[in-house]
Amino acid sequence: MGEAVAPGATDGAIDIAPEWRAWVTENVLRGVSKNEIVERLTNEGIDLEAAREIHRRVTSSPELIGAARVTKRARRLELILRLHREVAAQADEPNTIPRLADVDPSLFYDHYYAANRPVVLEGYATQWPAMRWTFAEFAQRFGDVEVQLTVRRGEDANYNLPANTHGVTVPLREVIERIETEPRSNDFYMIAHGRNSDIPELHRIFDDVILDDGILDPKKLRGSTALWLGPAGTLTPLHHDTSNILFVQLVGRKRFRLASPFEVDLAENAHAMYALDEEGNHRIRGAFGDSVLEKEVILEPGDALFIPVGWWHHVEALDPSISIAFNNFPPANDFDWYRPGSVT
Ligand SMILES: O=C(O)CCC(=O)C(=O)O
Repeated sequence: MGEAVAPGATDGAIDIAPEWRAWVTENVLRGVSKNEIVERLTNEGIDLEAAREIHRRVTSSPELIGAARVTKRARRLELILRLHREVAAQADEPNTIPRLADVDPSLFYDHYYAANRPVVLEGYATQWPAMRWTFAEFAQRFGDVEVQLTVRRGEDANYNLPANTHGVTVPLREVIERIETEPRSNDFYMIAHGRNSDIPELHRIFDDVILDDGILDPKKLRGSTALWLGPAGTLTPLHHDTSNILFVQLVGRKRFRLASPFEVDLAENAHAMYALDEEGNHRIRGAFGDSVLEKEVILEPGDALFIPVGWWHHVEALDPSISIAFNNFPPANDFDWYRPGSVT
């Protein structure tokens, strides 16, 4: 905050640094009382009468009257968020995600998809031929395929931001060999941005999945998937997506930590779809902050996690891992407008 200057009366004018005028305006809009504002200004060395006059001028300015109308609406929306957060915290086990086996699609759509609630579909993929995948088999079948790999992630505090994803093109065999020599690392990872599942030579992986269960729509498969392959220890920082996702874990385990879109503080410093900390860096560990209601789940091979659109999630691989994320649900699933990190 800049220096407040209130030299008092020279032909009735009061001088105040623009930062302090903005501070007064912001605090009036936040509902801070006149007394508190005036006290803070006088603590900054501004004369009492000048402080009262500054407050009077700010509160009677037409700009503030217009801004107050917009703020009133924002405050009402905040109350709705608070209501949702307080009610959600009253659940029996607010930090867990329900696990359902053999889920009926209409129950899934009514109680989870349309309700924007996460759920684990336990054993969802256990009948898939993909459950037999191993890294060795992948190397044998697809070793020559050139894939996009993110590398040197350790060199960059914001390694996952779209502009920084450090992509290189390598044969898949090299990725698998590196996992053998470095089984725990966050330095290299095949992630969704690489669009590897769209590579025609990799399409045969979809011969090993079964999608005619009423949850996903096999006709919409093309362009609706992301292949994630990497060692143990990969960390996908806290972010949200702009579509609903069914995240299917095939090899190894992953730990997911999720928070609802109603946890609006996470959007405070968001950039693109990532929730950044106050220094503008990825929130990697201990990421969420004490006030945020967080849910945690470990996905075993064969499990699927429904990640509702807008939910913040942070993902850590506990083992070398292969997963496929699907967003080919039957209903329209494009919420590209949902970008709280882009609100100016
Ligand atoms: O598995 C990961 O590392 C991240 C997955 C993810 O964030 C997603 O599918 O949206």
